[in-house]
Amino acid sequence: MTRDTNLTRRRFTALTATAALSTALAGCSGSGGDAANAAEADGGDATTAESTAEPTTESGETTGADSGSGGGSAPQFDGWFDNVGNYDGVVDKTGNSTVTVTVGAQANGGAFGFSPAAVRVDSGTTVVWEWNGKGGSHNVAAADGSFESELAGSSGHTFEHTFEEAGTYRYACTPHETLGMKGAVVVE
Ligand SMILES: [Cu+2]
Repeated sequence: MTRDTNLTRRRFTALTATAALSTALAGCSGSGGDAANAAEADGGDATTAESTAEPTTESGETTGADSGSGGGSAPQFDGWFDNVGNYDGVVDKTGNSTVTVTVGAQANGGAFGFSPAAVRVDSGTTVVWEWNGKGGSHNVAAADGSFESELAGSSGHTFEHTFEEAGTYRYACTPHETLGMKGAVVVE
């Protein structure tokens, strides 16, 4: 009885691990046959295979999302936009001293978006966030704490920040961050 139970558990665990691994690899690329075979053929390397498979899957998603902008200079958002429904690459707004981003754009299951979600600007550019009055109260809060607006809900409300230093600045609306209300400013 005990032996049977243990055996069943072991087989179940093994099957689950194999299934999970296969799923991860399948989602990674269409030509992952070699990697899958290698991992399954040698059970002793299962741990190694998993630890390499997971990062590969994540970086694959990031690369796919950013591949539209091309080249090696695409900014790394480290998954920041993974759950942002209206992220559509980095919109080039260089050459403008002032750039406007709408707060409360239709996205992420309601009026929970910044639009454009990601913009590229020159250093010294002032970004003006303009509320459209939809989706309740929003704010603009930098992930690194370098800027943060008040919570506001009325149409026409604005908040601005001037970006003096090159870098990638991620921000979110605190109440709706988990819904995907996030953005970024890439400063050149
Ligand atoms: Cu919000």
